[in-house]
Amino acid sequence: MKDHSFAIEGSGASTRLVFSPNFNVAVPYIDRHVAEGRGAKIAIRSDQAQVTYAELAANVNRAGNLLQELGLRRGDRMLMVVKDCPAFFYLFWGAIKAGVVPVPLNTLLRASDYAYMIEDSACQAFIYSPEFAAEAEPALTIVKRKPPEILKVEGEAQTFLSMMASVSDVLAPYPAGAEEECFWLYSSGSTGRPKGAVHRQRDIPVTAHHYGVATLGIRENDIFFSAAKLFFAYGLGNAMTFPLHVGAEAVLLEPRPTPDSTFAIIAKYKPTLYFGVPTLYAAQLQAMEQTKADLASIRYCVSAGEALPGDILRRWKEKTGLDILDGIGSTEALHIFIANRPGDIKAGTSGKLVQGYEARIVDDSGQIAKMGDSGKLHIRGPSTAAYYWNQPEKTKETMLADDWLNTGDTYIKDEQGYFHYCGRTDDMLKVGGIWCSPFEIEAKLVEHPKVLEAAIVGRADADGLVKPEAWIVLKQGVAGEPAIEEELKAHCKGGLAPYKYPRWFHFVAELPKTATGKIQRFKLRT
Ligand code: 3UK
Repeated sequence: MKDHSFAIEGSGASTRLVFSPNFNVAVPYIDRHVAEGRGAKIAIRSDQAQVTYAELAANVNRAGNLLQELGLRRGDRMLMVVKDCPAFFYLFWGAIKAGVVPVPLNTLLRASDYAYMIEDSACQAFIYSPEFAAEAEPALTIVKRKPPEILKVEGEAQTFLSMMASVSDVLAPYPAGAEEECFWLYSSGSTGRPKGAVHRQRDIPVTAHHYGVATLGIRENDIFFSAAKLFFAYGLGNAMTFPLHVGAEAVLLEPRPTPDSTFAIIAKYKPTLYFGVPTLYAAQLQAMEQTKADLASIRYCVSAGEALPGDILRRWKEKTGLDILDGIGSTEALHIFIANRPGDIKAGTSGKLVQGYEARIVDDSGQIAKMGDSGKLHIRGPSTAAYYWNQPEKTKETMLADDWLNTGDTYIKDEQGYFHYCGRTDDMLKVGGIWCSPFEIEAKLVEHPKVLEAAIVGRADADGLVKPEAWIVLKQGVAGEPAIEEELKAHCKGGLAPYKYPRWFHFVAELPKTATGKIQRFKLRT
């Protein structure tokens, strides 16, 4: 087998990918397209840029060379807080090609989150888009050990892009292997800090083939548009690894996705595949009551990140004629492992198992649950993360014996093989498809001088989408009036990622607790 290549063996549920012993995933995803004559084809398009496959390959080599010149070595981590733009591709793939481990971070986080990740990863480089300087730069003043290389992607003076211009555009791929560590993604936990999920080289082609090609039917003439950003495993697949897997075009939107900005991009660049999250589909539906949206180019819409209420799917179909394919994925699995698919949709479910993955539903005693009974969902497949960096306990709870992954979700499988989502096994919430830890919001609330205690639970809004709801015990003598709600909302927005503030407040005399003083969130969730 040729170096840096893979083959697909078997068929149906037993399909598997086989890799050459020397395998650096940057070669089939970047260099191969030039070798196969796709050099002049557009790889990335946005309002700000247009990049061909040949330009992409040259810039990936420059980025990799620059990282090496800056002193980064095999296995060193490079943290990146980078917006959706071509430089994201250069950094991510340049690092991989040079043997460096890229770690894309959620760009909506706050200085204290970045400071934690800088220290936890002991990264060698920290690179950020100037748009995120207000949170990225203070993070660097908090940390005990500053990363040796700190660079802005672009802007004034010396930046990663300006330095890249003067280095060679030729770079030999670092000899790796399919099982070798490749990149990390941080995932939030219900307790404690985020965990760095360590992904291998093979995980990228595995997800792109099993979900992208075999389930969704992606192909070379597709144009991909993901409202979910590249820093999110969902967006990383949708807008980068999937198009690069088949030599297709990725359309990027730099600013925050809104109904207006996404409709404008769709009308202008005519994507054939559109990837969103339930909250955005709901907002787009609402916007379509006033404005007309031209979605004629789209073959399929995909939803993930949190459960898609069946009603949103039906209203979307009625309004646009298009199906939304809901699927569940995770940072640890890298992409979607249970999905609705073209021609096989059951509204209100996550669909059926994606080829290449196995699933089991386990009851409280650890036995396989009876058909139709709910239980913990475990999955197994060749794209699951190897371990969590520096967190042996969390690794043991999640990465189980025989390569099973504990998803933390409760599911029922029905007789036709559709999986019905029943909630989390922990207290974690998904808001707009992004993790939200109740503990983190509670900790922020009790920092406020008027708050004695706080509990956060998820409550569904009118569209069936979960948002944080706060139950608060105020300090003695403080009255629970509407002005305090605004004060507490502003307080949360000041110190937490913007989607994490409570949408509803209840002021109560006490919170339900166990004999040992633990808040019983389930009692508030009625
Ligand atoms: C929840 C869903 C019901 C579920 C993701 C697609 O969401 C992704 O990754 P995260 O690590 O979160 C994983 C958790 O989110 N979830 C996601 N999708 C659904 N629940 N229905 C869904 N369709 O709790 C899961 O354990 O942020 C999604 C691709 C890649 C991803 N990383």
